[in-house]
Amino acid sequence: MAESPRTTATVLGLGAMGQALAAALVRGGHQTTVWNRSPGKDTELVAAGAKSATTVAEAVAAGDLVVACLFDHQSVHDVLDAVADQLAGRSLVNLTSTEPQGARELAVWAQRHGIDYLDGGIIATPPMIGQPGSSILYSGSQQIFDDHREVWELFGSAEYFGTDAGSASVVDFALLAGMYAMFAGFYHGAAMVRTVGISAADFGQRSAGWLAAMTASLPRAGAQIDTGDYTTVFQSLDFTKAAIDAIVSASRDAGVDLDIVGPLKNLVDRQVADGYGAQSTERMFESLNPPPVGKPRA
Ligand code: FVH
Repeated sequence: MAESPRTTATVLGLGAMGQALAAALVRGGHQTTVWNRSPGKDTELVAAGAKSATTVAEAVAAGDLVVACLFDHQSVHDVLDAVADQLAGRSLVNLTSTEPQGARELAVWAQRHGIDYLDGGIIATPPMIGQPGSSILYSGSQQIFDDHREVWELFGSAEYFGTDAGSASVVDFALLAGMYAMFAGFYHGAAMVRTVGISAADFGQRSAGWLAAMTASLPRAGAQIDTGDYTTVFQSLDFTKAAIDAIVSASRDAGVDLDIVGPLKNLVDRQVADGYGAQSTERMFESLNPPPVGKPRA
């Protein structure tokens, strides 16, 4: 049986993530050229079979698929602006964490230079790349996404969110918002239990199982939010208000600042004050003044 054609790939940026992506490409049998601003980060990759380029131009010339994994939006321009003409006709996938507007700006920039552009948001840490649980969200050029599915699968599960280059980034940052808010809640709890002599490590053990069990209800909660009907009650806002008021009071007694739980109280109080206390707690979503489906609020 004939072997499927291999992509010639270039990876620009060999931080922890860029190295993991390049290593996955090499393992997958793709001819891979790497470049990094500072020297010395390519040693293991070269030993594994990658080629090292000394300039961005040399690296871009070597790959049909150019993967950028740099620090931020500005660093992508710092690296790519000088080789824009050379990138024309090539496929560029930017896996640098970039805000939605940054991704859209790069897509316009790429189009101006005749470059096909796909943006991606990585939902994984470097050691997870190529392992179960690694997920990468893509949006922008459907052509690039379809043409290189075999490459994306080397990195993790791949999902495409449409031609708006900013869409994947919106989903990426939404997932990160949930993660950071959950960790902040954990930090708050760790500060509370410290006052009764429980270490943060001990509290981490207890919280891991508890929070994992609670997250199982998220699909059900999301489905209720989508209906906009909160009359089927899983836990009433009145009940949640009593719980959060008690948490606020216990936190004050413990001498823990209210920066984390104070805003939660505001969200629930607003719904109760509007007369929705008997409805389901998922109604707190409405306190965020959510924008209409399919577009940001003007
Ligand atoms: N590491 C992670 O867990 C997260 C997971 C989710 C996605 N992020 C994003 O991935 C991008 C790269 O992350 P990283 O972990 O590789 O980051 P660093 O190890 O800090 O490497 C940064 C590379 O960027 C190069 N660089 C920075 N500024 C410039 C510039 N102006 N011109 C050229 N290159 C630049 C830097 O080069 P050097 O310092 O070694 O010379 C590194 O190669 C990132 O967007 C995460 O948010 C990772």
